[in-house]
Amino acid sequence: MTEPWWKATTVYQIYPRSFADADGDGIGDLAGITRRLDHLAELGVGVLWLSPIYPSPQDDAGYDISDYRDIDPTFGTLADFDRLLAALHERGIKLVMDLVVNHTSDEHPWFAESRSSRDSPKRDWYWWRSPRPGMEAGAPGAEPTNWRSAFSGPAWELDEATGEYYLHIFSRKQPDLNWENPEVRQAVYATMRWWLDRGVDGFRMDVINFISKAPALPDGHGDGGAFVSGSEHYLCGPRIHEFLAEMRREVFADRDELLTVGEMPGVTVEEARLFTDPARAELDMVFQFEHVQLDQGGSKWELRPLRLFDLKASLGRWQAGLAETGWNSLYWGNHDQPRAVSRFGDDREHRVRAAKMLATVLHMHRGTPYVYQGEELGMTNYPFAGIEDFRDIESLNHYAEAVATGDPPEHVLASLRKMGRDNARTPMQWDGSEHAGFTTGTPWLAVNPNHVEINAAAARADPDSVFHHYRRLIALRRDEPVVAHGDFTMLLSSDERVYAFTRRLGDSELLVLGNFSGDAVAAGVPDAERWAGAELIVGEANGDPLALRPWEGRVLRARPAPGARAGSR
Ligand code: TEU
Repeated sequence: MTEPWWKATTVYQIYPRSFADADGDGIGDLAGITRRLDHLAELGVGVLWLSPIYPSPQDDAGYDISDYRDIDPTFGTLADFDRLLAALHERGIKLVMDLVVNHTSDEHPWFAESRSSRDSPKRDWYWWRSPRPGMEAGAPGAEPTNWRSAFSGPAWELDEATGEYYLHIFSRKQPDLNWENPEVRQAVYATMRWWLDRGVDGFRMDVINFISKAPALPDGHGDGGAFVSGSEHYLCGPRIHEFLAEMRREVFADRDELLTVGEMPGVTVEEARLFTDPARAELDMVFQFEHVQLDQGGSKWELRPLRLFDLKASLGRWQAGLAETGWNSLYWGNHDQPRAVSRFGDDREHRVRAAKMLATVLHMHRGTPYVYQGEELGMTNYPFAGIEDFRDIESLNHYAEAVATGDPPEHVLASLRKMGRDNARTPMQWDGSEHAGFTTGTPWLAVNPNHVEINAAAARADPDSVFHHYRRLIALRRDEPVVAHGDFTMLLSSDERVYAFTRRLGDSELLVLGNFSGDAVAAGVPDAERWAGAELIVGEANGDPLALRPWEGRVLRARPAPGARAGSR
């Protein structure tokens, strides 16, 4: 059986607003990306995932789409898109589009038609409901359910003209599509085929495990009166597997070499196994969220320290759970998460070593790694001063709501600085010049002042940089079957500082070590004598291969046991 191509490849994510600006308006664009493709080619990635570039009022930075078959003028035109796609394919890089179909923009013609009257033929394309029985539309608490929006406040907005509410799990400008309606599903599938016919190579599917809702839309469980998540009624809902299998048949049948990855907040490993079981033909892989919630309490704004023990337990469980059936995607960050080195490593004294160690540990897991733009430079969180430095709707809404209910502004700001999505969205740092070579205009979001030191030009010139380390890891996955296909065994699960595991395929065995602390430590792995004589294939030589400097990572290859010969078993 031949293995799918995406097991040996690495994906690079571009957030187009913040990658490269060709026309000087301060916002990144497609022409800017096309000019910078050598950066991706040099890294050796096989796939580019582009965050949304479609026409959008940009209420949620493009995740609110008003036309699925065009390009937002800020980013360029369909001709620019075709040029980018051709330039990628020339370099052997595939293109995966962001598919955002749990919701549209409220400015999408489908929604305009749906809201126009209760009798509109498209009324049922969205979730419209009357006020709570016995209550008047618009009265406090009259919302049809007690669900909360992911961006603060209720998940319902009243349409004054027709007297009904529509559901929006995200912003009020992102009404949820009603996937129960077969016309909606067919419209989405037709759009997907349209992009595949144009030459794209797959989709990253935004919150795709939210599309099937319990049709009765019951109240969410939780404290009486208050708004609660309600997600138990729409997260991996009753028809989710049916919808994804249908999509596979209607869109992907008879097309090869594609990649589908579903973004799935709250998905369990058991559900993920079903979604990614090749025999079920739903998705190739999913993004799970467990490991990016270990440093949070009840909400993402309640910070708590990450314990290495929890991180190993979680990622180890996902490795084991998808070992026989299914496939993992691997990531430390994306456009919604803080910068990896600031969150999981050390972004000060040991920044370079920590960024490399995190990359080593992640890329040596079994699964397909995703690199978020700037991660390969070890880019860090931004030093936000006050609320005026933030642009993201999630942060602005949370700040307004929390401060209005009495939270001290400094306390709210402290969690925004750590968790806010704008950390990931500051412009890509290309060089040490003004605005980091991102734009000749005024950037839409400030460039991190540390670009004078942390930038792509400097990284490319330095053979020991984080960038060249990523290049080696990506090549290793492509060239070493044990990295792409080997099995995974977690070691030292209760060690508070060392992340350690082995990968094995036939006679080939690797030991991966990562020091998640600022102390020098000796990795107390079983079989220490054997590994003491191993070959170092990633990392710096430093005498004892099991002695790690602060935040150091390393990969060792076992030498064949004395007397063992290929084919002797
Ligand atoms: O994100 C889904 C999601 O649930 C979270 O990651 C979300 O961004 C938020 O941080 C929860 O606290 C996807 C997109 O990646 C995100 O950019 C969009 O805002 C969201 O869906 C809506 O389309």
